[in-house]
Formats: sequence, structure tokens, C-alpha cells
Amino acid sequence: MKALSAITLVSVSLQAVLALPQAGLSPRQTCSSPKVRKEWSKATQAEQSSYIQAALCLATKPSKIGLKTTLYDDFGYIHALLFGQIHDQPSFFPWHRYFLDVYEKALHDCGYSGTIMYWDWVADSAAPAKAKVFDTVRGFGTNGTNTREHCLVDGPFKDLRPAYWNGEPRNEFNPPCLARAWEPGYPEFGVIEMYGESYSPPVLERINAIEDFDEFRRDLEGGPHAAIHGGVGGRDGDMGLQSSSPNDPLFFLHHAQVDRLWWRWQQQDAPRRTFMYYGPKQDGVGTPATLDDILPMAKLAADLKVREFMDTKGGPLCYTYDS
Ligand SMILES: *[C@@H]1O[C@H](CO)[C@@H](O)[C@H](O)[C@H]1NC(C)=O
Ligand SMILES: [Cu+2]
Repeated sequence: MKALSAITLVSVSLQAVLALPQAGLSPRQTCSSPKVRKEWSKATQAEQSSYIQAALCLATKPSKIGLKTTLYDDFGYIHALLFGQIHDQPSFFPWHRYFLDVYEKALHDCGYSGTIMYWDWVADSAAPAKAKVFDTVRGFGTNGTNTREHCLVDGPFKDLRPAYWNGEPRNEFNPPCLARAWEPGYPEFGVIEMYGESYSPPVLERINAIEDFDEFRRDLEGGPHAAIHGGVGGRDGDMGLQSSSPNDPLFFLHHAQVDRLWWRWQQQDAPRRTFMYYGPKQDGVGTPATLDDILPMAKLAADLKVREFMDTKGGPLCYTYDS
């Protein structure tokens, strides 16, 4: 008994000491056994099913940010609200890394015990329509209908009714459903469906070889990342309309892949690259981004500094990827 409480005391005061330089934040734990994020197709059917059930469960929980809609809708809503602060600039990487962490915690509150998973679209780039993530039972369903609405008609999310479109309550001109309109391919011109040629292995090899942080970010964001949004969502689907794209649950697997590719780039020279962060902000004058910039989370979670999200095994984070 005595020994036990002594140990508790020591660890409590150690945490207090560790927390000191981070005044105002909750005490840190050291990340000694990071969780490992894997590719969707490597998960068991039970894991996939548990993930999907938790994603659907978000739509049964109340908003955490004071809206009349659900927790599911909070994600698409704040992504649209903050859109101009978190895209086309360095914050793209750490903000979406933080956003994934917030989503993972929400899934945990809905009974899921695993991690976020990623969709390795590079591996599927030769035939994106055949990707396992589009499975109608063990995935997120396929293409929307060939009508103006492009509503999903298969998979576990077909009855979902996301509340917002481009950050506004949906109106009669918006699809009344979760919408997807895969870009068709044009084989005669060497164009694969969903712009597969834009995220093929050689494309990623070229981007990965870029040494400059902001150039790497710009090419990954503007190239493969944008191609998946446009390729999966088309002009008229939720993923295609980038502002409210978290309406489509595939968004989080897509962004886990973007996060993984950044993580791999960081790992190639971890001492130099883990905290490598610079480039102009989109604030009209191009103010240089710094690690002390704040990542806003619009009350869904605390606003925290960029610095906290650079290392996946430090600060509030504790995970890696399987490859
Ligand atoms: C997906 O649906 C759209 C119409 O909504 C259609 O134009 C396209 O050809 C379909 N894509 C594939 C690959 O089946
Ligand atoms: Cu985004």
C-alpha cells in the first residue's frame, strides 16, 4: 500500500513537471506504445464493421458546437467554416492531422476502440473503382446515381442525410443525400476513372523527392489530394465540393492517407523534418507561417498550436502508420 501510493505520488509530480513548459495544456503522457494506423483493406471485417457503426453513430449524437444538427454534421460544418484558414497554405497538414485526431476520439465515444484507417489510393490508382473502400458491405459504398442528385444508393451510408452543403443548411437546390459522382475515365485519352493517373506511384515518387516543405505540401495538396476529392465526388458530390467534404465518411480515410504521406516524408529525415514548417499564409499579404500559429477547432476541440501536431509521437498525439 505504502509503496503504491509513493509511486503514484512520484508519477503525479513527474507529470506536473513535464506539464510545466506547456502551461495551460493538460499534462502529457509520454508516447511509449504508439497506436498503429493501417490500410482499410488490411482490417478484419469486425474492425471495419465497428468503424462504420461508430461513424453512423455520430449522426445520433447532439452537436458539440451548439448547432441544432448532429455531431456527424459538426465535422463538415467546421471544415467549411474554417476552410480559408486551413487550405492552400502550410496549416493544411497540421490542421487536418488534428482534425483526424478529434474524429478518432469521437469514434471512440461511439464505441469504436481502434484507430483511424487510411485508404492507400496510390495502390489503387490503376483502377480506383475497384478499391476495397468502395465495397458495399465492408466499405463506404460505390458511385452515386446518374441523376442530378447523385445520391448514394448502396453501402452503409446510403440513408445518411448530411445537414450542410458548403457550410449552409441544405436547400432544394442541393442533393438531399450523401452524393458521389465519380469522374468517368476516358480510356482513349489515357485518363483513368477518378483521375487515377494523378496519384499513380511515379507521381508520388516525384512529390516525395521534394526537399522543400512548402513545395512538398503544395504539390501533394494541389495534386493527388485534390484529384481524389474531384475524382470521387465529381463536381456535384460531397467530396468534390471540398468545403463540406467531411460529409462523406471516406474523407477521413483519404486524409489519413495524406497525413501518412506527410509522415513518411518527415520520417525520411526525422531530425530535420519533424518540425520543418514554413510558407506563406493565405491572409492576403502572405505572412510567414510559424510553429506558434494557432490551429482553430471552432469549439469542437481546443485551439492548439501547430507545434503540437508536427510529431505523431509527441504532444497530444501517439500514433504511427504500418508503412
Ligand atoms: C459514376 O456516376 C457518374 C454519374 O453520376 C457517371 O458519369 C460515371 O460514369 C460513373 N463512374 C463510374 C466509374 O462508373
Ligand atoms: Cu480539408
